[in-house]
Amino acid sequence: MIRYSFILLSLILSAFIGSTQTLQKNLALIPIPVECKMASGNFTISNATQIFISNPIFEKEIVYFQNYLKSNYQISPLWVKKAPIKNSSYIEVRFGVFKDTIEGQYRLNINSNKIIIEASEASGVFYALQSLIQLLPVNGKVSLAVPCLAIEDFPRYKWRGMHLDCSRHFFSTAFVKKYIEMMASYKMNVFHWHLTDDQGWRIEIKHYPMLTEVGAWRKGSMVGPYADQKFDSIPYGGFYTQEEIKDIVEYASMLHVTIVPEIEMPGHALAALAAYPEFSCSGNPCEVGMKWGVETNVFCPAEHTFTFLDDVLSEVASLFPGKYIHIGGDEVLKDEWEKSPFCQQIMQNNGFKNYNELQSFFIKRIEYIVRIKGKSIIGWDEILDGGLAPNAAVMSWRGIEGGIAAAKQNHDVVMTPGAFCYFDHYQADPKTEPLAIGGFTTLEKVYSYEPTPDSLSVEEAKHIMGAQGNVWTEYMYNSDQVEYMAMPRMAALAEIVWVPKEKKNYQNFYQRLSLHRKLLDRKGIKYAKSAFGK
Ligand code: TNX
Repeated sequence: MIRYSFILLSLILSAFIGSTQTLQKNLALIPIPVECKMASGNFTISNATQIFISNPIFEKEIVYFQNYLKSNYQISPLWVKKAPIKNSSYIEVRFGVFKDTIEGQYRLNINSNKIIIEASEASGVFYALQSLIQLLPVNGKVSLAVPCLAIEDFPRYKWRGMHLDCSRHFFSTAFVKKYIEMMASYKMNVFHWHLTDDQGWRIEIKHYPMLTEVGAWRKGSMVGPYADQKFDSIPYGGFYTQEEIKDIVEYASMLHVTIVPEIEMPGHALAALAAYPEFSCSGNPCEVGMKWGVETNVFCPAEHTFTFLDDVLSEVASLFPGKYIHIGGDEVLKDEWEKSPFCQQIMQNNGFKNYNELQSFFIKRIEYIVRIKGKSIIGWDEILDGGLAPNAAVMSWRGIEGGIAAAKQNHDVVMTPGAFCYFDHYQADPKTEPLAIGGFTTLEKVYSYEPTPDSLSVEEAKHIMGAQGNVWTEYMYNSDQVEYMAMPRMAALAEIVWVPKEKKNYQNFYQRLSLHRKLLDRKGIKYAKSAFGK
């Protein structure tokens, strides 16, 4: 008898555990929440659902959610300003109290008759709503059932970034917004906007109209693999007006995404120098780049160049409300500086022993210019060479060593090492993939990335602000291809920068992603099917 009851109990228990696991497996939540407890039953969202917020600071988030439901499902829950009407189902957003709140933290409780969202900041409400959105049935209409559960959630890192190169290829404002929306749906919060490079200057600067009149246009582009050295002669270009930029900044802020604009210097500056050759050391006329790669023509570290860059950065600083301006700093060839008597004079006056010190001199001047404007610089890890400027944050891309060195010097760091975070690399067998720059970074490889290096002490590790995926677009000719290269790798990185290290599990992620795919299909996102083995 006892034995029988034991077997029965085990059967009931395993059925129960089994069903809990199935439910958990079946949730297409990315990133996976820190804690998620399933319960039985559903809540149904319909036109009869009421939304009630007890704090006006969360209104924008509710407007966003309402718009989402309306445009995707033609459902419009009623927003009630006082208390919800008795006996009807409702979604309530409350001001929540947490121990040691982390920016973005939230609690989401779904019961059969009410959904309660708690957060102490608007970003937390936004993320709770993103989780709720991911729980909605992909093809629902009229009424949307979401499973009952209790989520406690907060991010691991504060910099959950994606980059997009709009210089090598130019993308419409509509696409830039779509990209930001895609990021935000995975709770990513920094958009690194690469706006200038050798092949095109893409931001209107009122003081220097030639930057876009001349610098935004090239006579042709490279065609096919770099090794072929073939070019077309189709004029190519475009730029964002300041009005368009303001609109994008506002849009991003609604989605709790901060934009970090990048203005490249002293290298990767050919487009600017095509417009204003007087800011190079030779002063020789040049053309906007047609070829990918690295150019010898760079900004000269002269007073009039710093005045020019100061003016440019003033306009940039007033357009972008975030703390950081990215000033590039990567891949600076020193050929022109070495030839320049002016540069040799500066070297001599300052007792510099090598040209890295001259590069550091350049970045330090810019750091000061930017600091005076109330902002901070961030730069690629070459800014460590020759001595790091005070207050500069470092983006570690040539591996993780730059990030480690910067953190050890008490500087903040964003990790974006090529081997894991470069989404311009191939993601599957190059034989079956569209032409890419090279490399091989599969979805699983991205997922395996651990942003905090083991070699840092607990104190040093606090400087690791997070990680970022980079999308360089030399070989991405249109926005469909950007989506293909960015997705689903962006989703993998989003999980890495959100969930606690011990919660990472690729198999589990892959299962969720396989379900989540239906939502990508519905949204018409051109993700790489090869990531799913087909
Ligand atoms: C290196 S990453 C660059 C870019 C290229 C990229 C291609 C970095 C700071 N500089 O200019 O587009 O490689 O992968």
